[in-house]
Amino acid sequence: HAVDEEASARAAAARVDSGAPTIFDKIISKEIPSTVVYEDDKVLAFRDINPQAPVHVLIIPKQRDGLTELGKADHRHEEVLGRLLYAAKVVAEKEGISEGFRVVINNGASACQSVYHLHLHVLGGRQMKWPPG
Ligand code: D5M
Repeated sequence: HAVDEEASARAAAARVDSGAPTIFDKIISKEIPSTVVYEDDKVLAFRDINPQAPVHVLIIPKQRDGLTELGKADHRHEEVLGRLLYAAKVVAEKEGISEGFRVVINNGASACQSVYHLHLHVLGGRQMKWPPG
């Protein structure tokens, strides 16, 4: 429904980077359950609770270390940024969507970022459209 979509986009855009802990800390600590699809020493990948495609996985650094959003990245984050992107490829393979998938990072309020712990969205399993909304 177009009105609902607009309302939720506005609500998401209202959220800003306060640096406060996020729900993803509780997912990392397993305080909140999630469906993990890939994990290593640096990154965790789990299914999005509100999937926008048949496959919708989030990939996050286990240590946020100031990476509330991509725009806060520093040279010290270069290694983990590479690990996150490589994990997207591994997840796509594991999920059987290597032939076509999309990797998205929403950065900041105007991009509808709602959780301020850097995350990659890996989407696939359907024909994606361009441009994204
Ligand atoms: O994306 C944040 C994403 O986080 C959004 O697609 C929903 C997802 N989310 C929020 N809470 C959970 C839990 N508890 N499990 C799994 N997924 C979750 P953004 O790019 O910030 O808009």
